[in-house]
Amino acid sequence: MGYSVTTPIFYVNAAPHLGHAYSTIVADVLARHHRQRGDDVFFLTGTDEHGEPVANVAAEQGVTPQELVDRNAPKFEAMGPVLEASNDFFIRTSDDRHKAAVQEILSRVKDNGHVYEGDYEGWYCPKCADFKTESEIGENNTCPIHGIELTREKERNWFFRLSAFQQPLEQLFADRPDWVVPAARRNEALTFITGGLQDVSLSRNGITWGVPVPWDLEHVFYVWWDALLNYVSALRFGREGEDLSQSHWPAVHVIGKDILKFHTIYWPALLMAAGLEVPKKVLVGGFLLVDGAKMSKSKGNVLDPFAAIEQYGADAVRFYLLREVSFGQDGSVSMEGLKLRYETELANDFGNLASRSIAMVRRYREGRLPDVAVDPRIADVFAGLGDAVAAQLDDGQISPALEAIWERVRRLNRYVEEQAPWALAKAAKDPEQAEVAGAQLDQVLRTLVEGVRALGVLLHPWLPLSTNQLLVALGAPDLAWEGSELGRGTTGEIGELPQLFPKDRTVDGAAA
Ligand code: ME8
Repeated sequence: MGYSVTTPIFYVNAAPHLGHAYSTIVADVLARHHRQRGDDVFFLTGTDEHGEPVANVAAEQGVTPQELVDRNAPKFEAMGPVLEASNDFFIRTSDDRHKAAVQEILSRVKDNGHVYEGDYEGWYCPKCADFKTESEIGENNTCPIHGIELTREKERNWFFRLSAFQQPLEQLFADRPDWVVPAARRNEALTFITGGLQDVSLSRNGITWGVPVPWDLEHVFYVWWDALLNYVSALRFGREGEDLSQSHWPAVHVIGKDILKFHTIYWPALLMAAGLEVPKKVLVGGFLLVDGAKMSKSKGNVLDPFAAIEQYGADAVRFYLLREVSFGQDGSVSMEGLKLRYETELANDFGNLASRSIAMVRRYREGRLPDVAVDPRIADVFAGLGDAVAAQLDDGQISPALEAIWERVRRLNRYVEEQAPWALAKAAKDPEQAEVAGAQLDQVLRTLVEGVRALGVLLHPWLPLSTNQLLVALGAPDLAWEGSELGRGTTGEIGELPQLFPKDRTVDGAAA
């Protein structure tokens, strides 16, 4: 089955920070999980290269917009591999193939009667590239997101008849109550719609950095339409020799809460106007905060993903962000917080459980995992977990899914303490107890190794590198989601496991 997931495409007027990385990691968890389920996944990310924000920064720096985007886009493209993001394509909206698709689709929207010429007058935030409605204007005509003064814009534009889609959008929200997640964001979008939709600019006049309007070459398309259309244009050329437009649309979009209106109102309306299906789901994340304020380039409080990963590794940063910040809410992040989760949850709870389990098989059974049944009490603890996690991820319940898995990490740690395999090993040396204690030890070891293996499968979307290492050591590298059930793994020889989350990384300044 085709499955598509996207991140926002990033403005290239700044360097990537952990706030950008967050959406990419969430989308990557979904992409990896769906590959484990056997779906034919297309995971898309990229850069939003047109529009005034980029043109303004280029002008400030004394370079052409093209020079600026060519210099900055690679920094965003490089973030993917560093995060272990498994995106299948990286789109740049300055790509001629994207521009051709934008022109074709928006011409179709015009042919379908949804476009007209008119005069725009109103307030505009150049940083959001957004024409603000009355309800979106902060005190003294400022942008509530950027805090800067809005500019008064007056121009002859081409308009998109958004108002005509008020009823169809209300219908969409009524028919599919969970198409925007979490519910608070859905309600926010719905309130905006029921408050009354006004038509919006389709083009900008007097700006040259953008996709030309084919029927009026004095204009370029308003950057948000150009940007949103990346999600469908990339399907035409993102996989060599194939057109994924049929098999991989609609997609699941992962976005931040500041771009809710564009993705849950403008975008479905435009798709309807073009005769295309609306997105499958929009998953809306909150903001990453540093000392209580939004992490952003303009505030100068950004955490650098490259530095954090160099010290702790990609798995740790992925895990930390998704565990620390409940998806859908704002959450504070810091290097101290990363260190703490690394030590407590990754090194102690998970890493230690894996290495202890394997070490005991090596110590007590010469590295051969006994071929006995797993302890039914622990099999029960894992029963149905794979399906439950899959359903949670499908519903956009990203944080509860990880918590459900982590509950089992904690349960297995308790199991080790309860069963005390070291005491069983000692008892097995006593001829009188050897048979019973030996059999019990076999079961405990097999249960632990099976549990750890199943956790490796389940945690793979969050911790791709360490789970691969673990599963290879266990001689069970298969990532298929069915493997999340206990008892699926092989027995016999198991290998050595290097420390998954070495403690020396937490020393300040230590490199990976
Ligand atoms: O908005 N915490 O691009 P962008 C969480 N080009 N998310 C954050 C964040 C933070 N501190 N800072 C930024 C754009 N983001 C458009 C998108 S899509 C067709 C066009 C998120 O580079 C932000 O919420 O300004 C947004 O979802 C994404 O980074 C890209 O922001």
